[in-house]
Amino acid sequence: MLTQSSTVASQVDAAFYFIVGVSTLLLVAITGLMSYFVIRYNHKRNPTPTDIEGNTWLEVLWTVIPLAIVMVMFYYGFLGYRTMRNVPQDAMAVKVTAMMWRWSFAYENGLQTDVLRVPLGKPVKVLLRSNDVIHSFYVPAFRIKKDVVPGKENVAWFEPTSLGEFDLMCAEYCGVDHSKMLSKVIVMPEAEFTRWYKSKAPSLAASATSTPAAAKPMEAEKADPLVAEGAALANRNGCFACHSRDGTKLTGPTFKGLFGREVTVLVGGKPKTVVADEAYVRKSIAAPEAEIVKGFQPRMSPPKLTDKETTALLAYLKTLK
Ligand code: HEC
Ligand SMILES: [Cu+2]
Repeated sequence: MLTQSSTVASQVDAAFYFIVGVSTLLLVAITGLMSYFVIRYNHKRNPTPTDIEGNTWLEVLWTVIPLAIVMVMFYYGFLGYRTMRNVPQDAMAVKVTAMMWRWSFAYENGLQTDVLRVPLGKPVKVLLRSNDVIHSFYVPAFRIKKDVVPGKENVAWFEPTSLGEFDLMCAEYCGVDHSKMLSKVIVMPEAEFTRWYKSKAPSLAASATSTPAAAKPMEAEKADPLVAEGAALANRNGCFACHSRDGTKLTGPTFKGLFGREVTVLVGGKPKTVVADEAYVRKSIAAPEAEIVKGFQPRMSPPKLTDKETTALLAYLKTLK
């Protein structure tokens, strides 16, 4: 049996095991009877077939019994469904944003992270929004799955019952890197959670343990607040979902050694070689579709950034040598 790590998990499992149990019994009984009839009434053993007319009692029975079984299935399913729909009044709200291809979590105090940290034994309500296409918020250990639909806010809730890290993933195919839309729910003891929550850890530090793409803050970020701001902006805007910092080619070119690199871009389909300087990078961010880096698809949509924010981003990108 899989570990059940939320209060609703046992209800979901009860419905599931009941259905699997009934299905298994029926499979065995029907296959058994069928085999018996094939042997018992084959042509050798039973040369003259009997003509059987209707049997009212049998027909009533095989209508009423399955109906009763299905109603019990419905009852178990409904119990779990009712629990899932009734969000407790005192649930802590976390805004969850799904985007191609990562998750972002925003707490009531303004904290923003890319792993979901929650206290043990407290109800948590997730307000699910999508920035682009349909995703699905799925935490198997909690038996929670809810579609995240653009233009609509969906709500789910859970109360974790065990400490630890649990997989959180997207369960709705949403494009090439759908399988990388992996994150974690980290269930912490309440006191520890409260300490973390109050410390208002900047999003970078909080995310350092999560996705491989989000690396630890580098020396330069500690020294220069502008660089640190740029790094946080890049993280918050999801740049690292498509751009690595270690030279790996993802959906987009790596940020490593971007400044000063010779880049071949296609302008209206014609190749042109440029050296990545401040003007080029600024333009690449503001209008990604104007010049497409050769060998890449025009997958980037321009982020909403102020001039100042772009300057901070550039300061950060310059440190990635
Ligand atoms: C959905 C994936 C995706 C996201 C998210 C994304 N980019 Fe891109 N980016 C690309 C792709 C693909 C290219 C190459 C094609 C092109 O030039 O448009 C690119 C190109 C670039 C370039 C030019 C790189 C070069 O080597 O010439 C820069 C700079 C850039 N992106 C910055 C950013 C920043 C900053 C962010 C976050 C605000 C960001 N990108 C978010 C996919 C993405
Ligand atoms: Cu998705």
